[in-house]
Amino acid sequence: MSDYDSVSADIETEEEIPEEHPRYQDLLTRHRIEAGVEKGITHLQGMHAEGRGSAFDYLLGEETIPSADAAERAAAAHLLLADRPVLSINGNVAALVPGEMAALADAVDADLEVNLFNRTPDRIEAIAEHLREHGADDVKGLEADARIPNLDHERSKVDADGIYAADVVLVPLEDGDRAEALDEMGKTEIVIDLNPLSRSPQVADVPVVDNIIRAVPTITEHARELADADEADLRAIVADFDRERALEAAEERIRSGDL
Ligand code: PTJ
Repeated sequence: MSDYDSVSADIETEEEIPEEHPRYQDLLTRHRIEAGVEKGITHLQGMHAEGRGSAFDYLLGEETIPSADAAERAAAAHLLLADRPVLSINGNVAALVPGEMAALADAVDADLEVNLFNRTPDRIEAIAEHLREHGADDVKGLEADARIPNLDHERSKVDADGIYAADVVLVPLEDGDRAEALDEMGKTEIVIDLNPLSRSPQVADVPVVDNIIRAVPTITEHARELADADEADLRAIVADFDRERALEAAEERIRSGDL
């Protein structure tokens, strides 16, 4: 057993995780999900979701592959072109990248909206508060005064002036039928999911197959770099992006990656 194998599950802060550990990113995300569960923002099932993601990330080599970077650039262009962009937040997203989501919302002038599969008033409030502590100005999802048609679970509850009215929605970390229902509403969807075979990336206009802890800062970086770009240039980036090719490239890397 190497020294690295002995990183304890009892660590209290993420600073205790050695950055040079070969599985640093995995230990960090695991720790953030655990802390999220303890804080009442992440559902216990979030740890299972994280485990699924972590297996795919291992096979991807825990890096942003070129097709994911192209997707992240297309995502930034879509968000900058949007009239009403909304970034959807669940318990895993809130635990993993709260400040990074607030920074992206700021860079592209988007709203943040809490939308949960395991919805309770306490979790909604706790997540909204957690996002505010990490720099978010305004958090939607508390009104829940509209419904996504053709969806019969808690994820259908949205704000009328948030996801319901949005033209572009960022949907991270959920393998589900909400992406299909939002697609049927005619929205442009950007999905972040490490599993290219999940239902959500399969229906997304822009499937980003990357770990959310790398994907969100990279989208923000692209958005800042493109902030002064002409509309024609942004539209060209969107038109050049090939969703099928991005999904195939990710699956190819996962199936044949050199570990
Ligand atoms: O907070 P709630 O109540 O809304 O519940 C959220 C969870 C995540 C529990 C719920 O949405 C769920 O069960 O999700 P799934 O069906 O497990 O889907 C999560 C997807 O995200 C899977 O396809 C994972 O591969 C992927 N995933 C997990 N962690 C990451 C990830 N993708 C990118 N980055 C990650 N860190």
